[in-house]
Amino acid sequence: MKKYTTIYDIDNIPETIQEAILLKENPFAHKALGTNKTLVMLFFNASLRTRLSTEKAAKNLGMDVMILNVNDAWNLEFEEGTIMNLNSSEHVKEAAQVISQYADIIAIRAFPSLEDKEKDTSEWILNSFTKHATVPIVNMESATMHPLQALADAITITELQKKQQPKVVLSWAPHPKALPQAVANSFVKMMQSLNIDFSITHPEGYELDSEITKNVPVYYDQKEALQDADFVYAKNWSSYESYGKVLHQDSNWMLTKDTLKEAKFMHCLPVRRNVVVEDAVLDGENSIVIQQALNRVFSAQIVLKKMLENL
Ligand code: SN0
Repeated sequence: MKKYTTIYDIDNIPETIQEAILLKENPFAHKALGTNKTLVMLFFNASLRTRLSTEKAAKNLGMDVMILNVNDAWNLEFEEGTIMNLNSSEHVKEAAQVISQYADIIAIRAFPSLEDKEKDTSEWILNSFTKHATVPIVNMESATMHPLQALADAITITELQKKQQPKVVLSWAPHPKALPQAVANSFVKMMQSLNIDFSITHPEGYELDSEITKNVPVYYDQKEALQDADFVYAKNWSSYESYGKVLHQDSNWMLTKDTLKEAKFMHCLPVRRNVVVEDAVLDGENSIVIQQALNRVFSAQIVLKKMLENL
């Protein structure tokens, strides 16, 4: 694998899921692969699971890990030809080439502004690093995608599914803040790549990018959508159409034991208790969010392994 910026960088998704499940049984089997290899992780935003699970994955493969919170470093410039006499001290052209000399793989987290749709959609931070770095890039959640999360989600569903074709529903849920569409986007793409019964439910105005959701049934009625679901993935996202806006926080969309019934409850975390989902669900036996978070290790590990094999 030469990069992992979108789930489509994986050649064969079902096969990769199985390989990840095998890694989970024997996580230290490939410790020699990463010896004397370094992963540099760059964070433009906060992280808990992504940071620790990706570091764990790299160490399971024998790699060294260096982490930079980019906000502690020089302010980076991304525009071409700018006269840098304001707040940016260093251009991504130098930064990416310099970091590439210290790293065998670079992983990046860079959320969207949620203000400038065109700029966010252009993935300017991720793509600038991909362009100027000389080593493979891993996306640890960019403006519009979170492919490591989607792979962990697919691993989790594969491990727990009881039917050949389980019913999986992505449900929008309320949140006080404007959040990115990235997790939802990558989850939708991943579900379309698997052989499952998939649909989305959200209030009007919360349509995701239609390029991503084409061919997926969308329901504005959450109750109807959740009927007989085997897995319900809750996630808030801000409006894509009215870009970055919180249109409403209707608490009727909060996931409850009543609305979920027997369905397994999924969420990428962090989750706002009693806003997105009620305590009774998270503390109940149908919540699989902790297993999902564990699988973040093996999602990152299979990706890093495929990259190391290709170095
Ligand atoms: C991020 C998101 O993309 O929705 C990261 C999820 C993996 N989530 C948040 O920013 C939640 C922040 C909050 O205050 O609840």
